Amino acid sequence: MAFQIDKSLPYCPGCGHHQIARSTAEAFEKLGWNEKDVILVTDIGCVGLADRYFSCHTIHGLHGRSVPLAEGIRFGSPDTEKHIVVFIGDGGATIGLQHLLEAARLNVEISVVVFNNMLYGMTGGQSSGFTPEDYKTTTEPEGSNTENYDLPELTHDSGASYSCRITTGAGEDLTETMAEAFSEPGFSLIEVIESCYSYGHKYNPDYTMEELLSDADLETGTWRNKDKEVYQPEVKEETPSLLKEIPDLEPSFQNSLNHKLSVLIGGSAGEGIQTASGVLSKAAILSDLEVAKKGEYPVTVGSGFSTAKVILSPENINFTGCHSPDVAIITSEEGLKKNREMVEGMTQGRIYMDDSLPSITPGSNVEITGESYREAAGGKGAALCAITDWLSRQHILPRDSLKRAANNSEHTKSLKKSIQSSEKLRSI
Ligand SMILES: Cc1ncc(C[n+]2csc(CCOP(=O)(O)OP(=O)(O)O)c2C)c(N)n1
Ligand code: SF4
Ligand SMILES: [Mg+2]
Repeated sequence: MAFQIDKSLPYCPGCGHHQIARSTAEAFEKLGWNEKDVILVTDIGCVGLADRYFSCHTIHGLHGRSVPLAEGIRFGSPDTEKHIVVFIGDGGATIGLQHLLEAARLNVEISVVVFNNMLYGMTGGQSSGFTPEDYKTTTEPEGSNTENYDLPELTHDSGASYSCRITTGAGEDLTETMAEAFSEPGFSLIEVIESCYSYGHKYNPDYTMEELLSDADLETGTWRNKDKEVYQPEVKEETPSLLKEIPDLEPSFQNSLNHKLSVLIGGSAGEGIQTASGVLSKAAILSDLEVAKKGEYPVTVGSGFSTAKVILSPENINFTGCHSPDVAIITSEEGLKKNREMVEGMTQGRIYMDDSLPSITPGSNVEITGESYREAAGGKGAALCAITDWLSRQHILPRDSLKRAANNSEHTKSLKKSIQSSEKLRSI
């Protein structure tokens, strides 16, 4: 199974990140892992640019916080068939050091690969807690005058099953070491000493890997805490799952969709955009389709824009991203302002927008329908009215599936009114 989709990683020529990312992919392949069973959690920095090049599940965390993110994923999926691997830089490891030590102390079943180029690469080569004494950086051009952390020593002392240090130097088998570390039960740390070509090499051109290790007082090797128990989070059996409160949706309608379709719904916060896209999603499930839904709105939930992206498909949806929608529904100026670039970038498909909005210029193959959605259903009902209008014109789902989807909601009455209001459109 090829884990790296694209061989051309985005790093500067000569950057050590190339070799570490490639070796990780090779180690996954060597272990015979399935890409659907691997979750790669990346931290901020040049290191974090790797995730879009991997074909497994990937998630990008905040700087220094990728380890607790990975732990959360592990606690949510105690199934050890799922392999959780973190990519973090030395900068992220400095910022999130306590997170690393806690995961090591508990011995949580995750693997952490530290790309240690001894400086903050992405922001221009500043010193991190891993910069060795005398190593020159942007912020310490005459050489660092403080000692560096020894991370494998710290994680080993904290209780990790497995901690190792390796370099990208000649003669090291990164793939083999990673495969060994990844298959170790419990917490495994792989610190890879490497060089940032653009800053580390620039300021320290004559430094060899051997000199570096000696100046930093670091040894390569593997340190194990044998027989250390793997952390098992306590699950309170008597607490019922919140998912149980949600009634199952049994498909009882038919659909006419034979391909994946992505729908963008853009409007104003507080005008029922998320509710309307939820009704659409439920109606699609009731009509035997697979659905993915994502919402985006500001923290001030009552002002600004609100956008939802819904994917409908007769097949499994493995990729939930949407770069350009097939259908865009825009019901307010805030929704248009937020999504204008994406909507005007459409080269095909359909746009349904309120006829009070300023005109837009998408590709010439895009069909634009302007209707009085706000006048027919009011601001709060406009999105669901427009969704109903689109579905009725395209005959993708029956209107009754929308009505059924609106049941069991505290807003059932107004939702059904909005669905009904689409009938008024042609007479306005
Ligand atoms: C909490 C926080 N502080 C600072 C930044 C700015 N920042 C972005 S990338 C980066 C450097 C990353 O260095 P490192 O983690 O070593 O990764 P590298 O770029 O070397 O691969 C910094 C400081 C940030 N994103 N978040
Ligand atoms: S700036 Fe440094 S760490 Fe970032 S890609 Fe370039 S060489 Fe690699
Ligand atoms: Mg770094």
